[in-house]
Amino acid sequence: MASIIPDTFHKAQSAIMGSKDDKISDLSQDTKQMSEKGRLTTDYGVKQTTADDWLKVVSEDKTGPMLLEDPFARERIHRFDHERIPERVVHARGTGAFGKFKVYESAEDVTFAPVLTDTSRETPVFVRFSTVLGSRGSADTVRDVRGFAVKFYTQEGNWDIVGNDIPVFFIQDAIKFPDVIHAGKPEPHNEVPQAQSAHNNFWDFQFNHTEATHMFMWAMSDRGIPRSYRMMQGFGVNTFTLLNARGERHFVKFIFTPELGVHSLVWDEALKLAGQDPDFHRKDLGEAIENGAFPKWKFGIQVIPEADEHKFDFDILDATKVWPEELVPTRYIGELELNRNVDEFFTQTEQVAFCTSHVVPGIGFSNDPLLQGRNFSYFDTQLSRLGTNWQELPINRPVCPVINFNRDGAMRHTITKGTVNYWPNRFEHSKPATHEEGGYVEYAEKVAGIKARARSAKFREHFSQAQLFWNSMSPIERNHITNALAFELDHCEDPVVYERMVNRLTDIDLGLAQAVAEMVGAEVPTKANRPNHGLRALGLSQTEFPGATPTIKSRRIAIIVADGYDPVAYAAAYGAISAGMAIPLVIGTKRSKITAAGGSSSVRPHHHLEGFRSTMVDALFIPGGEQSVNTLAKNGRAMHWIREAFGHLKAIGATGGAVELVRLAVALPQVTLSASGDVMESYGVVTLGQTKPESLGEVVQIAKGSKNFLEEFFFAIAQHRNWDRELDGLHSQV
Ligand code: HDE
Repeated sequence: MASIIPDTFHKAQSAIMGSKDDKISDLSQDTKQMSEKGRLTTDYGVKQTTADDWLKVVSEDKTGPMLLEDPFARERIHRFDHERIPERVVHARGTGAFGKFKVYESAEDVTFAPVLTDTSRETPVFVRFSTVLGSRGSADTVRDVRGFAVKFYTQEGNWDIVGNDIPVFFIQDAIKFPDVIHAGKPEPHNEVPQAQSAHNNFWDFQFNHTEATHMFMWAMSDRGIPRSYRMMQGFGVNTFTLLNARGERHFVKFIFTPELGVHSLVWDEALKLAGQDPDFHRKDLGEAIENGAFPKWKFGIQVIPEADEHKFDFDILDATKVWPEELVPTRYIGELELNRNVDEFFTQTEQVAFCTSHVVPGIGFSNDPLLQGRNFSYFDTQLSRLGTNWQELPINRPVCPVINFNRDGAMRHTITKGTVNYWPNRFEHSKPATHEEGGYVEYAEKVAGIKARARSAKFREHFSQAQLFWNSMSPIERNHITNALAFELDHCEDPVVYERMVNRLTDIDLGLAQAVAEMVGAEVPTKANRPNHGLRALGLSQTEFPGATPTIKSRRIAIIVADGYDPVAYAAAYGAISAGMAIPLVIGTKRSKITAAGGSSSVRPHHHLEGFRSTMVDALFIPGGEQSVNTLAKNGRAMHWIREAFGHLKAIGATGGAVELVRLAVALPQVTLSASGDVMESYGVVTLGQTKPESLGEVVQIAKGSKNFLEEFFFAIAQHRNWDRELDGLHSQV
């Protein structure tokens, strides 16, 4: 077949290509730097002598009435009064960062889009992560689906993948979106609960709307409580299409898989963090980028040739279904990296506007009924959130030229020179592009049918992949799903809701339904609504994405000290943690100076034990030092730190006298601790005891030694959590 995309297309594109950080230099035109040289002015540029006193009539020593004539004061109050814009109707809570995208293996067999074929290109991106249900000020670590929205500023225009960390959705047809969101958001009579799916209405809807079954299983899995935005996958969810130069069309799904592996919090930790550090994920992303530990994802595509559309026992346009890896393997072709924090939250993260309808030549839509509705919604919602001309906002404008006759409207700020604003015109200004010049190519799809409110028969099957998901989980993951369902249904007061939901679970797995029923006080079912087909699929369990090389990079490691701590163990650990690009956080009994044993050195801790919590770190290290250990042993909060970290399955390292401290805190005979100078690892607790009073020389081996304490400890941290503790039920005994 002859190419529909002539070579000149690519030439035309490279001619307009700029430098790789185009978006950042584009934004700099609108960026102001505050400095001590600048003087306070009004919005109209007049310098002001005070920001403190309204103009008044004052008599002697008394303060008199304020004058409405004061334009400076009025401007300040008026500007303040209008600072808020509506928050996003969903995904209101989020955070974003800049980065770059690079394709390392051309996908030219399936698309002519240079962003996916040109391996010499770096495309600037902005990514926003979010939760779905909570308001803008809600907590980061709640159980919810996470948004993963990517704006590629390509040379052919903006391309947005507005994805989630879960590959399927609750509904098949966009018309149901208001219902599923109303059911999940706070209830209408009292606006309770905030950012939670654990309530009557959410579960009432899940029961009544059976196509949600697959998705709620994902939301109840550990994917619903990620450890970090940097440790979750991103999925475009909807089925898009790719068009190649030969004019052939393929169906496609887009996937991002994190370099660091897919990892989650444990539920108790997520709950506590919601109160202890509601900005946990926001800070985590900013901190990693700040420290140069740039998060990275492999970018993959799953591709189905048009001719194979109907070869599957599910409809490939149904967003409640995954394309199992065994049938459609993911082909990883590129890399996404985030490497720059925003300069200002509102003008960048809050004002960024994503639209599924924003695609570039070579990428198109399918008849996925969810996607088609989304293509309307995103464009529309930006009007009530940002107003018309939102595309002109610095964060939203493309890096390539925008040339058209869209004009005027509130807050228009582009000034276009020229005497005509219509096409056709006598000057041929803003002439439509040919395909050779890079004009968007619409795929000539043959469509015939009757108008009807209907879906294909395969859309009516709602349980098979929910079973597939459940069957593909590891025992730990199943345990977590069971507990999550038990938690959620415990928050549903209406017996109709939890009784019926337990019944629904028998459509997935009888054992699951029985375990949940027992916990929530529902009638325990004795038979399944349908048999479990027993099939499993790859890539559903998050344990299958452990991360390429175990690493401590970007993990927060607390070093707990009191006066009299062992300075050599401390320094060795601190140095090695920093060298590994992890974050050492010194936690003291106080934040003022803490002096090491011998008095030769001291440290000012980053936080004190009351001010910070174990939930905010990935691992603990406690150096010995007799006085320090004795102080910590008498400090309930210190003991709680160790117990809680153990309960949350985190790696714990201790040397010298601190081994005894861990023994006291954990108090479980199953956990074997080192009693001598040998390094021991047991249930992710790594210890190096000592037979004789601590000698500095001996502990220096921590840094240099052969069976290296730090190596063992870091390996335990890199495993993310010690699941053996949970399998053996130890975590709940501390
Ligand atoms: Fe969205 N969604 N959505 N959604 N969505 C919005 O657009 C909508 C869906 C997703 O960081 C809104 O700009 C409909 C699936 C993300 O700014 C709104 C339907 C997926 C974000 C909207 C869906 C998503 C949004 C609200 C069903 C995963 C945050 C604010 C047909 C693939 C983007 C906004 C950001 C935001 C509508 C379903 C992901 C109202 C109608 C499926 C990540 O337009």
